Amino acid sequence: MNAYVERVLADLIKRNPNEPEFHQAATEILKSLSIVFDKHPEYEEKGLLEMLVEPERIIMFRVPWQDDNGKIHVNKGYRVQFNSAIGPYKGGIRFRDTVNLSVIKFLGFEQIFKNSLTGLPIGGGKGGSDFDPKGKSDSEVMRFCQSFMSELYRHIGADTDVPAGDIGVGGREIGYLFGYYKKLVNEHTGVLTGRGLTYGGSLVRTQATGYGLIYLMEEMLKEKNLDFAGKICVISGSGNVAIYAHEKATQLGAKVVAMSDSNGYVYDADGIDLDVIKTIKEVKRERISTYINYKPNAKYVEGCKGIWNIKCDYALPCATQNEIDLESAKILVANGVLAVGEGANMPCSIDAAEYFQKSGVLFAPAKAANAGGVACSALEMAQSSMRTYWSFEEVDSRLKHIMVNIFHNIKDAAMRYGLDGDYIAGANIAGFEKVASSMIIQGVC
Ligand code: NDP
Ligand code: 2IT
Repeated sequence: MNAYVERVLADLIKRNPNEPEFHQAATEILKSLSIVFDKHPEYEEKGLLEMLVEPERIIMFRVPWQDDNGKIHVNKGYRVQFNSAIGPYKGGIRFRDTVNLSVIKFLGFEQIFKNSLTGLPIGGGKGGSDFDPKGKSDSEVMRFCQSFMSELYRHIGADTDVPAGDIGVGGREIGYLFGYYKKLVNEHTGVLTGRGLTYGGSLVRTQATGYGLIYLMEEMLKEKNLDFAGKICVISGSGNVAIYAHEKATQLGAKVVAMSDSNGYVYDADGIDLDVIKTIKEVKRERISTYINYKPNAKYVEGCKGIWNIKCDYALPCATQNEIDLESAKILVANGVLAVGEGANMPCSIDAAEYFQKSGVLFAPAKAANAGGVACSALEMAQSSMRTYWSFEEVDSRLKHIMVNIFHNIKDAAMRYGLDGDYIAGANIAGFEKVASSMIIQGVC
């Protein structure tokens, strides 16, 4: 590894102890940037990497709220405003019991490069709380969101920082967050994306991450004369990203035979019925285990990891970080997987991702593959600023164009450095280049 990169990475690990997810994300990115730093010794003189790995601002706050029985709970709230070199901070909010500073920093760091890859003017940020909406009533979720926003509102704004959804934050939560922001600030602006279609949201934002993943994979598959027609897919998760990845892959002729939630997975040899999944997850907010009540021929298995033992052509991890480890990667490869598309953020461990690439599996890394969500968020911001709405077809075609461009940019970046077909390196390098030149132009700040 380049000596400067190695030193900054060692320093980062020492100065940010107990942040394994942040260390993992930083290691993965910095390792592939090593080759860029070999070519650009001036970056070291400018202190570029030291600035890049330190968030511009971290906001941590108390989120007290009362449940329906009057009991008081206190959660932790976070917003990491990582890098604003190319635009206002932009990135989702995650509500999940496992959220901590390390998780938010890893997500915020990745977001910088992902947002750069979209080609749109958005910086990197991420936020969240260790609150889990699962099992809470709508009123409890509303009170929590209002308490969360009663602190966050002073740090965000349509030209400052624009949060959106992520795990545990969907249309319901964005609605409550937006309503309270508007009450506190007395402004109806594009301060959050993923808003409902009646109050400033964009068509296609709901579908964008899942559709975008399939659009990018489609372009990648062409490299090997492959497509989705007749292919067997396994998709982990059954949330926003997973559902719309299923929808688009199926439209293109694939069959999705398994999906999961954090309790277990369902296997349906006839193809997972997406209407049933939408009813369970989007309408009833129930567990995926209930799928077999609708489809008695399907099988439910407790635990998530086993989903990767199912033979498939394309594996699409769309749930959470580190859901595919080396062991699962080896099983997928032994079962003949042809391509992996990361719908979730960092769903493959570093060694799993390396193993896929070494084994000749086409690998679409998260920063590129799931950038459709935030890209569509930027399109929502554009529509808000223009006080207009675009049609579904207009937004969808812009999204597709962006995803196809991202693929060619990451492919070209890899080729420029003699790493043909290494889309992990390509995504990190292409994402980094624009941020780096913007930071240098803007000086030490
Ligand atoms: P949702 O909350 O809509 O769905 C998450 C899904 O993943 C649920 O099925 C959930 O199960 C499952 N899941 C969550 N945590 C775990 C876990 N620890 N182990 C196993 N399963 C788990 O979230 P999204 O679909 O929005 O997000 C999924 C992934 O995609 C995340 O990594 C997110 O960061 C990433 N992403 C999301 C974007 C977006 O626009 N929403 C954009 C880009 C990336 P359960 O119901 O049991 O909680
Ligand atoms: O990880 C992500 O890119 C998201 N959760 C979407 C962020 C956004 O601002 O739309």
